[in-house]
Amino acid sequence: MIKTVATTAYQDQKPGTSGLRKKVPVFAQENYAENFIQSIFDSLEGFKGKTLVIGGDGRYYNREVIQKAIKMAAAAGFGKVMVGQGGILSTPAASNVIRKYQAFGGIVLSASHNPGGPTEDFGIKYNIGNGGPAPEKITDAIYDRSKSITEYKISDAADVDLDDIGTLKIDGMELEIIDPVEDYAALMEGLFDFPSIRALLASGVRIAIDSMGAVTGPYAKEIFENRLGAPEGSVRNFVPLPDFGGHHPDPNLVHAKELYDDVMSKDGPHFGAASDGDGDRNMVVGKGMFVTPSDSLAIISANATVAPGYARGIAGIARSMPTSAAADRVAEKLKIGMYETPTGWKFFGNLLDAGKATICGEESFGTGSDHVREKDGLWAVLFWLNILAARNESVKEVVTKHWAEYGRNYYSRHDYEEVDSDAANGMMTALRDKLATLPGQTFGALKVAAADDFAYHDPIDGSVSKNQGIRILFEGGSRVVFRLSGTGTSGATIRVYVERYEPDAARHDIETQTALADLIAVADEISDLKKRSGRDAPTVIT
Ligand code: VG1
Ligand code: CO
Repeated sequence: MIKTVATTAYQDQKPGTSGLRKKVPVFAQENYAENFIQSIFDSLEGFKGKTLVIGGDGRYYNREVIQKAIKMAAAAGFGKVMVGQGGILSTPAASNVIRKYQAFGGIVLSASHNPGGPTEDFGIKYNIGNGGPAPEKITDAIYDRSKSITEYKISDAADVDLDDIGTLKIDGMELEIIDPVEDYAALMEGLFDFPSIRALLASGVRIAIDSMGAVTGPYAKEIFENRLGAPEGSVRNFVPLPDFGGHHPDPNLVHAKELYDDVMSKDGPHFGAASDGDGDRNMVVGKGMFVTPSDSLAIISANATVAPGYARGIAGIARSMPTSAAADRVAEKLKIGMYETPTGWKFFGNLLDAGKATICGEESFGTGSDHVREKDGLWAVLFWLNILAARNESVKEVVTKHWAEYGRNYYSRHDYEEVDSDAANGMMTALRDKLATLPGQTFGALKVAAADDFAYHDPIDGSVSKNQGIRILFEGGSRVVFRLSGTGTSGATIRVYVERYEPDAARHDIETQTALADLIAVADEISDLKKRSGRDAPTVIT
């Protein structure tokens, strides 16, 4: 039976860069999740009788919210819900299921790389029928609705057993519990040259894949160990845990340091990779070589045709504005389109749907393509293995040859986490006020060529997104970018992105922070970041 429940609106349900993210105790408030889910449904039209996909990264509170979402979908009039067994679907796998079964949309429960547990983070994101994150038009409508919602509808059916694959009925709606891995593994097998990768692994190239106690464990086990023949134990931390084993499931040099050290050690594996909480991010390391995500985008694009799924070539590349311009040089050489979007995967959807871009990437360890409408961690790892197998070279050889051909974009991001919000906003306002006077000014050897607050004009639907990050561009192609994170759940996180282009191959082996030292100093001088934030060093450097 369908019940209508009176509720009081919350005023803080504004989706950020990637859905609504809050601490679990916030989500556990009376009707908090229900209000947001109903606000999603109230912002959509035409879904009666259609299919909704639901899945999450297995973090704490995942199962509880999935039960609510299933019962609310039944009450809202969906014809069918597809949910991953155990409530599990990685973000790219959910995107694939939405597309493959032509669902109306999907609800992905995740706070991605943020920690999980009773006092940690949870999140809800809505994806549209193309499998990608809802565009701003929809997330704005959801937020508006959430501020005035007065009731929601829910079936009073009993909780379902999420672990039992099969089909059942809930208040007239069909519920199918599916194997979360099968469709995704089949998709990957269709895109990449599995026989060559299998031969590479059989030849003695040892890999270590770290799922960080999060959602990619079952996917990685099936793909790397079962289908590609990597020895058992190649996939680490493969059981998705509600608190990710107490780890921070963020694949970078800080949180995946153990893997990094292992690959760098003399007898360690030749190739290492890690994924984040919901499986859309990736980190790739080879012996003696950490691959920056910006370089990874460029190198995958430059070598794309080695993979059967991309053998016909790529139509274009898109990157988020703070991502380095390494991929731009590849696009130029291939004579294909290059697009610069704001941070967040939702901005790639239109370009992918229109066939303008085939491969997309963000500096934040995210790469993907038109095979789904989300970034895809394991896809990137498989792409790298496919490249290594086709070229019969190590990661280090592939990267250094790429730099020699295209030049190197030294790149680093400095994050200042949990800064006082007023201080962070004050810094951004002061920077905006300065923009007009910066061009022409010199800081040591650096002369400002241009400075602006990035605005994106979507070439497909004409929508405009303003205030997407402050860019200070120097003559010669170096730049610093400032923006505030839209995924954090306490205080503000200031991100400073620093980039320098170095065409000369004789200068390609400088330590990154050293190569960028003058720009880092100028970033602080222009923004007064240290003084305003009260911090003398970043929390995380990637
Ligand atoms: C961060 C990254 C951004 C990414 C987003 C979601 O956003 O910078 O590139 O798309 O996280 O990634 P922000 O607003 O905190 O800078 V995930 O893997 O957390 O869904
Ligand atoms: Co993620």
